[in-house]
Amino acid sequence: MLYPKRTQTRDLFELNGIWNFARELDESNYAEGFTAEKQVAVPGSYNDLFTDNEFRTWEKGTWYARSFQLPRMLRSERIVLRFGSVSYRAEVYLNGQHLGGHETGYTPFEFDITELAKFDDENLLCVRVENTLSNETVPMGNLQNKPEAGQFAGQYPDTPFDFFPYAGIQRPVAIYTTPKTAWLDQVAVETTYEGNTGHVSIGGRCCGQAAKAFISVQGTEASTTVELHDQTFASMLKIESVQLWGVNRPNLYQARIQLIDTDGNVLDDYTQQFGVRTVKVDGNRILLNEKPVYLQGFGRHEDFHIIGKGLNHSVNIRDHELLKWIHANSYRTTHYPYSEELIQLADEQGILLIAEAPAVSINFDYVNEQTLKAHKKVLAELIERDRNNPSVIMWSVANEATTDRPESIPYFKELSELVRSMDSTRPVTMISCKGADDLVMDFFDVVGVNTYPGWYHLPGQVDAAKEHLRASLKQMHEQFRKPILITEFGADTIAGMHSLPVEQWSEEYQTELILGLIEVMREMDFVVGEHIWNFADFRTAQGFARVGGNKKGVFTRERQPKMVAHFLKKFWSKPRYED
Ligand code: GCB
Repeated sequence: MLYPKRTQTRDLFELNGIWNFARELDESNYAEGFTAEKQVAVPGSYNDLFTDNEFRTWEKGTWYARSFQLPRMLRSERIVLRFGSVSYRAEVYLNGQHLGGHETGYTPFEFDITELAKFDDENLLCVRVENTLSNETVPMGNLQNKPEAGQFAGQYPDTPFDFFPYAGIQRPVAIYTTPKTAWLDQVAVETTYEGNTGHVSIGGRCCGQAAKAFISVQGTEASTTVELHDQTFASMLKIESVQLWGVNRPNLYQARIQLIDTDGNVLDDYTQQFGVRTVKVDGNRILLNEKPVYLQGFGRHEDFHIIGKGLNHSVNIRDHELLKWIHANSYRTTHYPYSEELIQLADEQGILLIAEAPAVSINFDYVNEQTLKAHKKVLAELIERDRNNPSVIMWSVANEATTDRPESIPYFKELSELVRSMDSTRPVTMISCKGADDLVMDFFDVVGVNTYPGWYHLPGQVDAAKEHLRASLKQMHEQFRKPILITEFGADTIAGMHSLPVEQWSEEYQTELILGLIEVMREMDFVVGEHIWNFADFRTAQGFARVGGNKKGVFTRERQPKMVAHFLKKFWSKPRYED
């Protein structure tokens, strides 16, 4: 699915703003309109908008509605309604008619509404949104308070992960048009280079009656015209004196794709951004453009006051600003696909991303065929969505599944095969908390390790935590013989709390622990990066382990630095390997 754009042949407008909102409290036909209980903002989560706890933790059906008009000059066009994401499950109705649904939040979906859209009257758009998680959803939820990780047991709402299960129409809603005769539907760009020459493969799929595709890379000599076969095309272009995409040098190119008919008339016109770069794992190194890169950065969340997980451009800009300030070069989109707009910002700013499927805490006590089906579906949607983004250097198929269970072996084999069949240009990882007992690392290129010495065990004992980390990293490397990326470590810290001698929860303790553990990681030649948990404090479900949210942020939820941030800024200013 393409990112919606206004071009020579396409129009675009958004349906963001204030919508009507109601909880589904009875059997009435909400799809034909309903009395609003509240008004809500789109994009945004609904949970933190109101003062009433009933709304905050409501996970059953809710209804969103708004009306819109279409200008009559669009009558001749194909009209598409697109949602950036709705968590967790959406059923969409236009003028009382069911258009279809989508599950697994966090990825976009769209409907062709050409036949149903009215031009002489208001259109009524109603969306049923539901956030009830189960053992068959990805992520799981409502496991009767029996998540595997003890610290999350008994949480409210009942999730086997700590971040708050925000819900709603969390990303933009748009209407875009394409010509009816022919339109581009999918584009895949893959790049390599040899010396100064970039090799760019651009393939795609279209619908309708185009005969050929004319493809050119703006600002270069590269262009070609290719015939369509079964409505697909494949092309290979060369960019001379290519400017590679990299950290701090995020050179981007625009591929213009024009579908043409047999007489050479342009039917559809679309521009796809891409960067020329390679990424691979070689021995104990991740190579970006053939040079080793050490990942320094964070796990994160899309999370902010009031708006929850809703797209917020200002917060996104601020977060990337802070990443640059602290000299981080990367982050993992923990624990779900982030907004398309944020991934594009990373492309433009040269930030490396590990893109993660929303599969956090998959527990094999509860997995069934449906869980695997949902997991495969969302992984495929993630790859389809982000495959052209140069900032995405690795796929993460899951975070902290019970991968010490034999049932996890065929499950993760299938997932890794799926990813590799869709994309052979990026390494694949899985993030584990099972140490050397993990059974599925054979299927992955990089071992992702979440480890909390000095916090969940060995509290207050930095030296012992370092010793533990040293021993466990050596053991894991012995076992897996693959590069290890430390994907989570850290300590909850109350901003403004100080203590000498150092004590848990204080800014001194966070600083000493994080810097101490990094020292150990850097003793090991097979460690390819350090991602601290977390970039910023974030809202969680309620439970005894969280006081006002998860406080492991290096920045507060307001995006101000804790003490450790200043030390990291100094330490990270010198990259481990020369850029
Ligand atoms: C983890 C999870 C992360 C939690 C973190 C914590 O291992 O991957 O989602 O927030 O621990 O702080 O407990």
